[in-house]
Formats: sequence, structure tokens, C-alpha cells
Amino acid sequence: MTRAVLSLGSNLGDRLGNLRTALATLGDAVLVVSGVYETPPWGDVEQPAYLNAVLLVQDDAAAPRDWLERARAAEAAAGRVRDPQRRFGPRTLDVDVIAVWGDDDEPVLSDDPELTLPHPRAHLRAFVLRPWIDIQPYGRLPGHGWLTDLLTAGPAAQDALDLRPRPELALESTA
Ligand code: PH2
Ligand code: MG
Ligand code: MG
Repeated sequence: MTRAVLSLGSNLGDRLGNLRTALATLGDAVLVVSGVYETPPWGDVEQPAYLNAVLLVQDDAAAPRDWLERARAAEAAAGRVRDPQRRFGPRTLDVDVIAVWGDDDEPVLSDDPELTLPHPRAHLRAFVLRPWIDIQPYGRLPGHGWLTDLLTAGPAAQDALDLRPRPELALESTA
């Protein structure tokens, strides 16, 4: 069994629809869904604002690498086209594996360049930390400490002031 925190982002097309596509693709693995936040583009500022959210997912069988496969399947389902010239450029759907925990509840560490765990830039990104705190107020980012400390006093603290909660954009259907 593994549990993982996944970050969702979209800034092209039907942004909320793209996040919902991720949820649908991940299906029963989804345990908890954060609120949706409107966030200024980070890293490459000449692009539209993002909608971001975070998921806690779990699966009996999934190895850490399976989460990367599932993330890519969700991106493909939302019609993602990669632009190799723009690493942090616009996209219909980005699903990033932020951290993974194993059976023993210990965080998985990996320096595989394709799947570095925890995600090497998560501590810098208010658009990951803020929605993550929604679903794990006492959460920690492995290797970096409490999410609340990172968001209030870390390098992401200034950006955190520019996030806008969008409570009217519920990711989970209420039907
Ligand atoms: N993703 C990026 C680059 N910049 N900015 C925001 N606000 N949200 C994102 O999800 C995001 C970004 C590339 O992964
Ligand atoms: Mg990303
Ligand atoms: Mg990505």
C-alpha cells in the first residue's frame, strides 16, 4: 500500500473541467480533495492564472512509480501537449507527485530525475502548500517540516498572500 499527495494545476481551456478529469481518472484511489485556488503563474509569468488543488490518494498495490504513471494518464486524458521549450509554461493539466508514503508510513525518498521524492520544488510553491494544508493541517513535507511553517515563514510565504480561494468551484460533485 502507498499513499501519495498529488498536486493538480490547470491554466488552459476548461480549467475546472481539467481538474475534474484528473479526479475521474484517479477514481477510487482518491481519499481527500482540497479546495480550489486561483493562483498567479509561478516560474514563467507570461501565462494565464492557474487553478490549483491537492489530492490525497491511496492504493493497495501502487508502487511509488505507479503514481507517476497515473499522473501522466490523467494529463493525457485532459489533452495535455508538452512544449519542451517551456518547462513551466501553460498546460491543460499538470499532475505532480509531491510525496509518497509506504506501508510503514515512512516517506519514500528518491533521487530518480524522473520521479524525485519528495518533489524538489514543493517547499517553494504556495500553490501546493496552501491546498495541502486544507486536507492535512498537521501535515509535513518530508525533509522540510511543517506545512504551516513553510507557508508562513518559508520562501513561499510572500506568494501565499496572492492565492485566492475559489470555494464556489467545488472539485467533487455534490450530486
Ligand atoms: N505549474 C507550473 C508552473 N507554474 N504556477 C501556478 N500558479 N500553478 C501551477 O500549477 C504551476 C505554475 C509547472 O508545473
Ligand atoms: Mg508541475
Ligand atoms: Mg508536472
